[in-house]
Amino acid sequence: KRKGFIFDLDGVIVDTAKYHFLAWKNLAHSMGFDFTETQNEQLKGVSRVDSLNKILAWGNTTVSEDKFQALMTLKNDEYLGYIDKMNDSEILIDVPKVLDFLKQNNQGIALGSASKNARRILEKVKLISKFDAIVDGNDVSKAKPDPEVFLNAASAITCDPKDCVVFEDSVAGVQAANRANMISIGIGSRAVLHEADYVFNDFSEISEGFIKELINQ
Ligand code: B16
Ligand code: MG
Repeated sequence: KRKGFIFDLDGVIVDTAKYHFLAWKNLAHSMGFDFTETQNEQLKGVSRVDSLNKILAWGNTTVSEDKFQALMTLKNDEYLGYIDKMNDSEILIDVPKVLDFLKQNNQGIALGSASKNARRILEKVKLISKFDAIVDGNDVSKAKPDPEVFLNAASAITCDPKDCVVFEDSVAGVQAANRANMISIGIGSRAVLHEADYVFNDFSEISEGFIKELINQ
C-alpha cells in the first residue's frame, strides 16, 4: 500500500536550531537583553513572527511595526549566512537511509515545515530531490499545532490523512499531526514528546521492519 510519510525539517532532517539560536541571540544582544538556550528550545517549530514576539516579550521590549519587520529581516539575513555554509554532512543520522527505503517501497514522501527557508536548506544538504512535495512556511496561514501544514502535505502527495505518518521533534508539531489524524512519531526525548504515538531518539533507532509495519498497517 502507498502511504504518506511527512517529515518536519529543523530537528528531524537537520539541526538548524543552532543557527536560529545564534541569529536570535545576536539580535537580542543588539537590543540590550539576553537570549538563552532554554528559551531557544521553546522556539522549536514556532514561526519566525511568533518567535520574535516571544523574544521581545522575554526582553520586556516593544517595537513599532516597521522596527519589527526590520528585526525579522536582520535576523533572517544572519541566519541565511549560516545556512549558505551548510552541506550534506549536517544531515541527521540515517535520514537518507530512511528516505531511500521509503522511495524503494513506492511511498509518498513530503516535507511539512514551518520554515520559509526550507527549500534553500534542502538544496544545500542535497536532499531536495528525495521529496515528492514540499509544504513550508510560505504555504500556510496557521502555525503548528494547527494541522494545516500536514493536511496540505498529505493532499500534495494525494494521501488520505489517516494513511500518513509524521516525523516531528516539537511538541506543537506532534499535536498538529495528532489533530490531522495522522500517526505521530516523535524524534527526541520521550519526556517532552509524550503525546506522540511513538518516540525515538533519532532515525538510527527506527528499523526497516518498523517502517514496513507502518506501510502495511
Ligand atoms: P524560518 P521546522 C521551524 O522549522 C524552526 O523549528 C523554528 O525554530 C523556526 O522559527 C521556524 O522553522 C521558522 O523558520 O525563520 O526559516 O522561516 O521545525 O518547522 O522545520
Ligand atoms: Mg522541528
